[in-house]
Amino acid sequence: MTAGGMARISVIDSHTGGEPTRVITGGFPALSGASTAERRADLAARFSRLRRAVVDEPRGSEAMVAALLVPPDEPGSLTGVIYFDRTGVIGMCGHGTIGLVETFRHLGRIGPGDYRIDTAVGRVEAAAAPDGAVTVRNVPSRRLEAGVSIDVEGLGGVVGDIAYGGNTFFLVNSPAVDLDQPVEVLLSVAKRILAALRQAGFGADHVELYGPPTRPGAHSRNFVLCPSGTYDRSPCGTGTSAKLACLAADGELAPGEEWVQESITGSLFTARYSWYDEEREMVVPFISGRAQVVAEGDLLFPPDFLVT
Ligand code: PYC
Repeated sequence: MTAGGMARISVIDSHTGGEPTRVITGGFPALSGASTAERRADLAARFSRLRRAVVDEPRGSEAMVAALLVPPDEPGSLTGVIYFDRTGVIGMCGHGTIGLVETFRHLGRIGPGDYRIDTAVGRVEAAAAPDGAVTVRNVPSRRLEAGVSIDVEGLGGVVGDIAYGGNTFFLVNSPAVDLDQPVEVLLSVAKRILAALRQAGFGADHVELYGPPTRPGAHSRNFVLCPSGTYDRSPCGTGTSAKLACLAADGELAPGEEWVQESITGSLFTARYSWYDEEREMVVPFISGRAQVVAEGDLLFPPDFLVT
């Protein structure tokens, strides 16, 4: 508690390719459950006001993703982590895992090396390189449905693939949508696509529009609508994983071949995959990027925010 009777939650903020991550290092109420998945369910059920207050204005921003540290599921893991944004808990978060590793490095808790991290949707691994790059070995990813056609208000027929990369994405090639339009227009288009998808009974929680890159060396540029209602400033680690799964299923990218994904802001992730189960077209994605710590401090809340 502060002298003024406010409760404190300690955080370290970073950004990965422009997308913010807020690692919660202390002060958050204890969650019940014996695993990261169970604790995530408790967080989702009991703390909606506090979750939103941690990430959204006035203490954060619409793009902020929080990484709440919880005990690991397995001995030997660096930590457990639950990701959430201003609207709810999310499964895995690629940019967030890169930010988390950079935050641990900033705190002096790790050096270069390989680390296991338990997320609510499974264990991931992170390799922290001496030069500051972080490579995340994501959860097994795969295309769930190819060539899904939906009718979108103001756009007509839109065709895309549904794929899982730790979160579930509807990936649309951008000839249907010009990626050079202002982000406000892309947001409106992506939201209409998501609404049409839900209306048609499909379960994706993110929309990923992709098209030709603008940066030398990149293979593709994307615009990713997140469940928070804003867009990912980074190339989206789980979205890039979903993209790799589609490329692998279509035979357009070989295992180990490099894929450079550009975001709508111009930031880059370098990616590759190995097969997890070739017959079922499941891949293990590897996503590399860099994060920078930008702030550390305490957020202050009226004490009743911490009570459910
Ligand atoms: O990098 O996986 C990601 C991500 C998900 C939501 C925002 N970023």
